[in-house]
Amino acid sequence: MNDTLFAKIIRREIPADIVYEDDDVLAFRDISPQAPIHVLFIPKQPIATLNELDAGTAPLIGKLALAASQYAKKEGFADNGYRLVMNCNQDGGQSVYHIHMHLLAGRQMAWPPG
Ligand code: DGP
Repeated sequence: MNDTLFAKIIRREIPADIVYEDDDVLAFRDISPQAPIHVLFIPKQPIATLNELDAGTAPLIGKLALAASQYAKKEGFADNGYRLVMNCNQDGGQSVYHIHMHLLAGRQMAWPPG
């Protein structure tokens, strides 16, 4: 069973600062923000890594991106810009094995990333 911290947040078993929810997506502030705005967009369906994505679940990634871009517009920083990041496995820097999209904003992002 892929029971992670994020599954517990979805079930409201541990607290989180939730900023958006719909039938498929939950978004909440990252506990360790790397930018003035740092929100995690996760599918409610538990998928451990991007490597487990298939044709049936791939549309969830679009839903995460859509929810993130709509949040950016609603909060007024879409025109200034933001970064969406998904980390996969050890070399990608993934630490929670329930896929998630980081929305980072509120400062100039560096490229290439560290
Ligand atoms: P990643 O390294 O890509 O797997 O990102 C996982 C993120 O999850 C990391 O930036 C910190 C965040 N995080 C870990 N545990 C919790 C938690 O219990 N609550 C919240 N809000 N964020 C968490």
